[in-house]
Amino acid sequence: MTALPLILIACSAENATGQNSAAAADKPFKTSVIADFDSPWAMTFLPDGRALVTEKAGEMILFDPRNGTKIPIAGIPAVDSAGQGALMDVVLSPTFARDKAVYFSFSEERDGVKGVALAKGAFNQASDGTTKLDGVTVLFRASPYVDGNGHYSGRIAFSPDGQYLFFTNGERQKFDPAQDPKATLGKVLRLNLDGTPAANNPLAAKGFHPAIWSYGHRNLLGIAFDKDGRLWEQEMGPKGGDEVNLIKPSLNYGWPKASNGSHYDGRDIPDHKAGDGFEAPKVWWNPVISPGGLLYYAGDMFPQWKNSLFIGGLSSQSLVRVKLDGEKAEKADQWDMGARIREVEQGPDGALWLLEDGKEGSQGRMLKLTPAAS
Ligand SMILES: [Ca+2]
Ligand SMILES: [Ca+2]
Repeated sequence: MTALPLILIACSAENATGQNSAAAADKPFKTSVIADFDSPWAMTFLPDGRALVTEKAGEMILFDPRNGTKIPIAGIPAVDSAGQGALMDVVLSPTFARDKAVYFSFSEERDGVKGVALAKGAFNQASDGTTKLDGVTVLFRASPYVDGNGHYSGRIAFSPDGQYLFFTNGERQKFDPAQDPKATLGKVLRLNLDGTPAANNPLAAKGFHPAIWSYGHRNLLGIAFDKDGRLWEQEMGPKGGDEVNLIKPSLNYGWPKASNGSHYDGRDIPDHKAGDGFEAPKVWWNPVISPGGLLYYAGDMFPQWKNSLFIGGLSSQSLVRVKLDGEKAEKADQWDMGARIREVEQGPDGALWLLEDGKEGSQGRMLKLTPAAS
């Protein structure tokens, strides 16, 4: 693997220091523009306060919010970024302090068909600043790979005990695979950290693919554990059917047999109702928000928002807050952000960080939200 030449790109001073702030009289937060990226998709913070940022076309970037420097990270496999394809999620391993392991997901083409893959490599920065992921290995691939460029999903979350990796596989706009026990499409998967299916997954004994944890999902673009270990998921539904679900093992969440929305061509889909055998969403949206990323907030900077989910809205160009109370969830806030929001992250100090998903120079910015009054 050839190392990329080290490139340092300094952000403009006013961006790096956050003086380019949007006025937001109607919002309880101040929005600071931190940097500009090219269709960024996901981010995660390193323990030292720097961040890893993925861009749709296949670049992973080491970004330092303190001085605005960007360093491209070598070692990322070839990405098929057509349509909804991308270099997708990036999350540090629970073992990062020991082995510098970084997990990421991406879409790829193999033998004329496409799918989402999960990979891992070790973060390695040389003394001259050159940065790469060492020993990148694909740990898991969705199955089957199919044609088309949509609904890959590809979000990653680790269980609070650090033993398991949960990985979302979208239904690739093929509908029925979400109910197919043998396909991983339209599923939440539970894997070991090496990418093999976890032992004793709840449906394996019934003949399902051994990685499956829950099924009947559409395009799962967010997954997060709460403080009590509950697993929350959001998915982009059909027209009028975006959902937040509480994920429990073995349950069928209904797609494409049940949805509170309808098909884009106008055909109805039976709504969720008690006794239909499908697990209903805790919250749904009509009109839709187009959820792009999900964060469970546990920070101190916004104490009033502890135990909330934050959702980045794509077509709704919004930041959405859902308030949790045990197994209950309810809509709380929806703020207009004036740009498609792809990712929500919590910073080391409890600030909220957002990624817009546009191109560089056109709403592909990294934003930092801090309390409006201080
Ligand atoms: Ca993230
Ligand atoms: Ca319906």
